[in-house]
Amino acid sequence: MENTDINTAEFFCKKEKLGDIFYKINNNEKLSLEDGVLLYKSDNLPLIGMLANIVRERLNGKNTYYIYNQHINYSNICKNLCKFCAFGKPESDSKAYQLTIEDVAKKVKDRINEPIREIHIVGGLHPTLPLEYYTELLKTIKSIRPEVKIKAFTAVEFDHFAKISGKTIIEILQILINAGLDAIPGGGAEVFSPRIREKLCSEKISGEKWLEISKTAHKLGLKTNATMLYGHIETIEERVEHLIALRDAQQETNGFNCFIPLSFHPKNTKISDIARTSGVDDLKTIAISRLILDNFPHIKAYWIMLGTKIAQIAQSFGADDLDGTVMEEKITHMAGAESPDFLTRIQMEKLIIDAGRIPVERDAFFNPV
Ligand code: V47
Repeated sequence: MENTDINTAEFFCKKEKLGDIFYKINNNEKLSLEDGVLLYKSDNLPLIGMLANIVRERLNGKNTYYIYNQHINYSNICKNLCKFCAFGKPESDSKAYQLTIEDVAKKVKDRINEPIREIHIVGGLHPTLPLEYYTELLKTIKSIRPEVKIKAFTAVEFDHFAKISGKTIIEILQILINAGLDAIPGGGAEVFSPRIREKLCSEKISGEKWLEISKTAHKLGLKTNATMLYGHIETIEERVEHLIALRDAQQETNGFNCFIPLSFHPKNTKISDIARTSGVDDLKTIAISRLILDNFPHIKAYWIMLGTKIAQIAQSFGADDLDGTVMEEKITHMAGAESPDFLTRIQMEKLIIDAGRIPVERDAFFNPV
């Protein structure tokens, strides 16, 4: 970032009574809960973006990362049925499905000629599938595509696997690593606030448990991601508390790779009367995430949820990753997302170049390829 940009940010921060926040950002100091709330309450969106861009360029320069990936949702049958989720279904529902290992193998073989580097796998909490299903799933994919990295299951699923098998979380993680697990996506975090979890997902593991499982995975050498589902009934304070809890966890283990703010999509959920998030809220949330999570290497603008246009602007508001080409996404599309199912590499690179950034195709661990 140019010195003149930093001077401009300093000038306007002082004018807007955000001078202390500018000082902390410029001196690599951590922002407080009050700072996060103050930023959310500010109407000066370009200034917040400018501040986030200072941190973004300090950590990642002008690079924007993306990956050639494949999503597989093995089943939508779920015993939790969170109020914000349109994907999970009870076993009796006409839209409930569960892929066999052969179905998953076919999905992988169908795209064998594409240069896929990561397969992202998540599903509902299936009441009857045994642990062996999940180990077979990983082993089968690895036998077909040994070079592909598997980013699979969330802390919520690991807790479920431990309960159904009578094993500890460490045992579950070790068994799955031996079967082919390479990394863990960031889902299931929602908002850590017990008030929100009680209201929206009372069956789900607590925020504390989610953090504990992520830290256990880090100690076993796995890199994981983290998310925050925003834009439903949470307060600004609850969002910032969530971010600070993640920053504290990262301070302990340094195992988080990427943070992904997930904008709530209401359609077909039990809280469908809530409006979609605004572009301003999406950009502010990306930017404030970048500013609070100064110890997270990457912030992802997930174009599937944000739409390609906001994802493009987000690259100037703190985001340095756009996820991937995707192809088949169910969780957001069942909740009304209007984004396409996939982007080609050329489309992805155009989104990045047109935003004045440098496209860097990456592997699952953010190494350029
Ligand atoms: O865990 C559920 C959320 C998550 C809705 O780690 C919803 O790279 C919006 O975690 N509206 C799954 N969000 C997606 C996810 C993810 C996506 C992309 C990349 C990565 C990564 C992780 O989606 C769920 C839940 O928190 N979710 N329902 C909804 N109606």
